[in-house]
Amino acid sequence: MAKTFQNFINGTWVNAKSGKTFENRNPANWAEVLGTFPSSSKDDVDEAVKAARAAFERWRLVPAPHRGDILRKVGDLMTARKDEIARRMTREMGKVLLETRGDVQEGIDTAYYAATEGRRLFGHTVPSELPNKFNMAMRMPIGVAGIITPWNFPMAIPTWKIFPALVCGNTVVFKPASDTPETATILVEILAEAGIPEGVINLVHGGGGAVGMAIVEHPDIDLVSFTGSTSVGKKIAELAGKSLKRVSLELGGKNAQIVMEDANLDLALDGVLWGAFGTTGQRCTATSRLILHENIYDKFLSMLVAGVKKLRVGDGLKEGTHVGPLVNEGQREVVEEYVKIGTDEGATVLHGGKRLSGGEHEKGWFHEPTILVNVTPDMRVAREEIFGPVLSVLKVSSVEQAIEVSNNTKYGLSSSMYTQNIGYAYTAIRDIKAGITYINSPTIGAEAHMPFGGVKETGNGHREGGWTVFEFYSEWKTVYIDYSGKLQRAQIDTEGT
Ligand code: UN1
Repeated sequence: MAKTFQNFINGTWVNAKSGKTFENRNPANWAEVLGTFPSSSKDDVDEAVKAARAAFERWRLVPAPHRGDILRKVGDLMTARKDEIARRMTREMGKVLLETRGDVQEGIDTAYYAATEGRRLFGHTVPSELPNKFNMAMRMPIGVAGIITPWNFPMAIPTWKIFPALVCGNTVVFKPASDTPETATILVEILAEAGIPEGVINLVHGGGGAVGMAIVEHPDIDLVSFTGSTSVGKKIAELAGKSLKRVSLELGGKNAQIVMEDANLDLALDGVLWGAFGTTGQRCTATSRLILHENIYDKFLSMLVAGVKKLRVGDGLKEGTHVGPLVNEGQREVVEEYVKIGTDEGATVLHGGKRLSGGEHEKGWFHEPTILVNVTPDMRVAREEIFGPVLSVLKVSSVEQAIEVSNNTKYGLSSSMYTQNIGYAYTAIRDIKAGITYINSPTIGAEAHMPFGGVKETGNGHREGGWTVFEFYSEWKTVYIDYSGKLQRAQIDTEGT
């Protein structure tokens, strides 16, 4: 019997009001049902928002260092359960254990960072233009945060959003992706165990249309943070714009690794294999394009094919697997569709290109790691996000052309250049239009204490991670304290005595 999971509203585990449920299956073996989860609707969101709103009036008054102390405990509990959480995450979304452990670690890092931020949340004190007057600006909590997260980093991404929201004094309504509801449930269990008061964190399972949109449109939700596709992000921004909700969007990517003629090719090879095929290519930061200088093009391609041949595709729980399945059937179909779009446009499959079936692959959403060559910058496979193990290779003859090709997409999340030439490196840092640029490392590998986000259609100008995310989850209050005992008029009483 598959285990039954519930929503978490106002400190209590409950079913969806409708009683409806959905199944969570293992992408490496779709016959295995891991659990049933509530298929919630607007009614459940309403309950969760009501609880979060009431809890906000208490939580905002808890001293921030104490809010942070609870998150330190959360980090400790996650550390103690790291391997168990990683195994359960691999079972529900497919990526290999090495990577799910990393995903949990990113959550732990975020917890400890947020815990210490509870003792900072710095404001400013600023001299007044008038005598005997004191000016300061301080951070205030905002209210109820609606948090909508994807399945590719089922622990890390929710923690990027929930922990800073809580430290800043907001309460949360959390809707995780319906492909990874179990990891989200573990996170909420841990928050409750660490002592988060009732109503401060609320979990509502279900689909984007029913639950996600009810969150975005809810009049009592003050801010929304979403990671997912650009098309859904645009819809969220439009809906939220009607009530002027604050919205943070982390959307698609079409990240390129550039390899210049002077690069350390062995290093660049390790980078592209990890960047393109780690997480089965299902990262917004995944290396989806490889831009090669013509002088090393043939040599690097043969190294690449030899490297890809060594990648073992299989169940992520099995020792020795490098590449797990796609998360679901739909995602595998998208990958197959893009291989066809590429070849129809004139690209050639140099390696892979097909789904894997038979034997250990029979009951999972497996696809071969795939390399497309003869790709030109105008092709869809050179510009559109695929979110799977497909690498499009392009050839260039200069650093300027490499950067121009790298920029030739509507996205701007991550980017990378392999070179020993300091001039090339600094030109890339200056001219690549992306939120993140790596030199001599792959497009993946963001660290929890650094700003994370992108330009162009990758986002709407906010950053997660590091110190920057606290800007999103707090509001500035400007305070003037006049102890002169008389009316002092700014801009008018200019003498200053
Ligand atoms: C994502 O793909 O949405 O840098 C997040 C990385 C990870 C985070 C990825 N630390 O690839």
